[in-house]
Amino acid sequence: MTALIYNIGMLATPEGRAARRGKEQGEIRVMKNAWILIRDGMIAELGEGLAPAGVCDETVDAGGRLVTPGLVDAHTHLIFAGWRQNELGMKLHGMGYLDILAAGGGILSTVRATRAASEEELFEKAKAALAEMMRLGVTACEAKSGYGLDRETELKQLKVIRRLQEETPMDLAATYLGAHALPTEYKENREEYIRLMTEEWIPEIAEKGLAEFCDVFCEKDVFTAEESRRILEAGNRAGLRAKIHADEIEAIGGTELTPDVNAISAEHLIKATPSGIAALAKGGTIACLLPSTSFYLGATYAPARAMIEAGVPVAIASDFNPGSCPSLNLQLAMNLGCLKYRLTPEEMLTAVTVNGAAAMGRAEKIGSLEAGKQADLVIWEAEDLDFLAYRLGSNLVRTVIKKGQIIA
Ligand code: IZC
Ligand code: ZN
Repeated sequence: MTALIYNIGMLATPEGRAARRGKEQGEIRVMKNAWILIRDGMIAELGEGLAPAGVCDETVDAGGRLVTPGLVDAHTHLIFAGWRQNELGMKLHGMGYLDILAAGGGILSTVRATRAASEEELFEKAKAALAEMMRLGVTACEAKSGYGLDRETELKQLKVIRRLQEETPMDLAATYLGAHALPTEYKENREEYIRLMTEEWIPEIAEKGLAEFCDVFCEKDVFTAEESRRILEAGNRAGLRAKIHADEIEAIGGTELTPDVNAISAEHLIKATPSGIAALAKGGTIACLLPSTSFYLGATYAPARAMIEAGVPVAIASDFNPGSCPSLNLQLAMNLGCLKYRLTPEEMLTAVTVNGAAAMGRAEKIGSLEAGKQADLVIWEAEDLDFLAYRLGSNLVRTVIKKGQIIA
């Protein structure tokens, strides 16, 4: 099976099989009047000028448009039941995210809904969300559990992720986030909840191959830095690579932990301090930034420029979840990445492609348009990369190609 995409006005892609940091984050390859030859779902060759002659099973005329790698959304809470639109009014009346959680709402209300939902319901809802993400140009995403907080429901969420991997075109990476909140039934017994996660559930999930990563919500009134360390170390022992939600609302030391637990990525980092940024640089940890959440919470924006200057690779993801970011539109996050983080369009493209792929442990296979990588790409209703960063609020996707097949 061969396919040729030709008449590409501008092909823009980062290069390489690892996260790009510092100056490299803004160094992308740009080709004019380009073509891509695909064989069996993989990029065989690409170039500028005259496309190779010969018969292909399929040809796609890009019409002089922009082509980039498929977008990679490296941070989503994809699997949940219900929504939390009732919290909007509370927020408008001045209640903070952590106040709502402390009152038994927030994450805990999604936990109640997710426990009550069947695997089938969760699957159908997430499948619809993935279809929308694909129409918006996303071809790979990470998905977290964390709305069960008990053995059965967390397994149910992780099984849904596995089924989505098997039954949809999306590439998914599964993350166990049992440490998303303390479940109500362990309110007086947090030590026992941590024991169950570290001694029983993490080993079981790893053994069953249901997750690749282990994540913790390290936050004031949620899990402390020391608890996060214990949980992520248990993940490491079981073979689950560490991720950490850190410095989202308050800086309580989670980011400083990242070199010790060999974290692949740290998420949010809105309140990251110079010592946190130095820790990320030391450990080679990817800063996975979520600007749509800053927007939605009315918070400040993570110090992305300082991170790039310190040599920390920056990824940008959606944080799609029913509370702090009910948006799965990565194009919006890309706009905010330029306008609020002051990333250049080139740095922003790297953030949502190869650096996102690296945060998912997939940079060998996806995240750039190069021979030998999977043929995941987007033809945009745009003539150049600046246009993607500049337009706001429209879906600029024309065609999405996944493993050489048109999927949207
Ligand atoms: O459901 O509120 N921040 N976890 C940490 C979230 C946001 C998701 C949620
Ligand atoms: Zn999150």
